[in-house]
Amino acid sequence: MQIKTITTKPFADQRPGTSGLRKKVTVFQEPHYLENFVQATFNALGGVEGQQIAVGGDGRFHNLEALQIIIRLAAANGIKKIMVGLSGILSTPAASCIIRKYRLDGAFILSASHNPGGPEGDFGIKFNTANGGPAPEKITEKIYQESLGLTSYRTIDHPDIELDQIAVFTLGDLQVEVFDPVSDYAELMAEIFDFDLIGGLLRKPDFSFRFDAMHAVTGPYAEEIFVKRLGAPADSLLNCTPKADFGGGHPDPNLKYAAKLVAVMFAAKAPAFGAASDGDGDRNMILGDNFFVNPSDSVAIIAANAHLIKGYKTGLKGLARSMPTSCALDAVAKDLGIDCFETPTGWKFFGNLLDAGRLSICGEESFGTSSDHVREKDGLWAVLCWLNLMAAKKMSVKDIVNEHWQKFGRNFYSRHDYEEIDSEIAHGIVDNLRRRLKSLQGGILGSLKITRADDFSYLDPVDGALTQNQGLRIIFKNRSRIIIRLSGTGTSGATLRLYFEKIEKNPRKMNQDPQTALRQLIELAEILTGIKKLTGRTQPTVIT
Ligand code: G16
Repeated sequence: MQIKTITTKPFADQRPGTSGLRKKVTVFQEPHYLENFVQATFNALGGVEGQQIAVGGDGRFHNLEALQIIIRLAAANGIKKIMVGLSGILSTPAASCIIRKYRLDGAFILSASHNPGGPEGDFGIKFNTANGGPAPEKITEKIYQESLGLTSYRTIDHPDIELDQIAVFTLGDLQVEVFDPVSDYAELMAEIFDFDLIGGLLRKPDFSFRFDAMHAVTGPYAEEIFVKRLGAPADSLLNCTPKADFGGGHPDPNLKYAAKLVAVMFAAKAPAFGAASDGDGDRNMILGDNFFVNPSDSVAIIAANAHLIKGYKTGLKGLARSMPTSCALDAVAKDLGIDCFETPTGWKFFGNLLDAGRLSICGEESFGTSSDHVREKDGLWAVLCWLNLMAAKKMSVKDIVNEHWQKFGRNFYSRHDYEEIDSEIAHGIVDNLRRRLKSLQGGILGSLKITRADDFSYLDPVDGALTQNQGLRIIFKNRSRIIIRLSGTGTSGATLRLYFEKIEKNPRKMNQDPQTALRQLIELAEILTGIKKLTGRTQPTVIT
């Protein structure tokens, strides 16, 4: 096997964002673009000779081409073994499971998550390390620095490997194992959950549920777990065939993009439970009969009821949420007498706490929830948690949520996204507010007293790493919050995210519509930022 050294020029735009490198497919199709990033990763790791890694993706357009490129670079860089998901498909939580189970050195995950696919859509790549989690900032920054100085990469000449059946190939010293990741993942779920209990609920003739895989990666996993292992009727599953363009849809499980599922769940005779997952299977949306569970509430409710789930019966070590996620989880931690950590947006920030055994369950407002069973968020895990709670408590989704609010109060919560706005305008809005933070501190806005106005920074309690500029926070005396930050996952223009939270303890006011309950904060945010005026938008692109 002859190793070729290819001369290349650095690309200036390969700094990973919130979750890896995400760009338009057309950018990844540029000659040397992906090769450069993969070689920069290998270099940043100090070389990968003799290592074992996994690779797979969410099946989106360009997945297969990218996989073959990575296999060739792996061979030329001395990797000993590469495990490739069957047909190139590997969900993000399954990748994390595989790394940990087979003690691999890491994995490349090819996905742009919930972003649209197809030739005009998005593509992405991220590297997960030996703990199973996304590479921390110190590594992603090193990859970026390597990419800036890269002048060559190593590859081999070899025809494409057949990925559609389970097999083992050798390319020189490299062993390529095409494997089925579904069974490993399903076995992990069976260790955590009581499948008899959940299966009993799913097989009840008067119970019905829908899971929408949105033509993305979770289809095969859902068929194995819900239908084959738990005995649910096959028609409980929607859109379970992975497609390169996600069937023309936007694989983002929220009220806007999972519209078909939402229509079923908000119909007159709706199923008792509905859920959806995203492109790479790490996000989840939970719905009841005519009821939406806010992701911030979802993680709090799972944590509060975790003693009812087999894998967490012995108790929780700690909880964590990203800063913009509502403080509903903090109230649960207080009740349980355990820590609740507040981290920047990005699952990578939970990694150290999980590895140090200080954290059992964590979640984000961006439809991500998981636990220490892997080092990624895990959509199907969250769905199984909810089914487990429904079966154990013999209650509907709505009643479980209401019970929680009655005990802890309701954290009214909403996120307003302004997508694809002019980058200069977006940065201008954030910079302008950042400059005024000091003068806002201690002042009055509308009728509310501001107790804190700052730019969130995080000191990792495990390794002491400091991460700054993670979002502007306006916190009021009544603990309401307005948060504004720029997304780190978009691929065109800039996306501004506004987050609103208000705590309501009066049981009679808990069933308001969140947009009504939060109206004052929404109006104050416009006064503070002038987003509508400056962007010409009359309303957010997405409200969740
Ligand atoms: C990624 C990260 C999440 C983050 C989300 C949104 O999720 O893993 O931690 O909350 O992006 O980030 P942003 O607000 O910067 O766009 P995913 O599902 O896209 O990989």
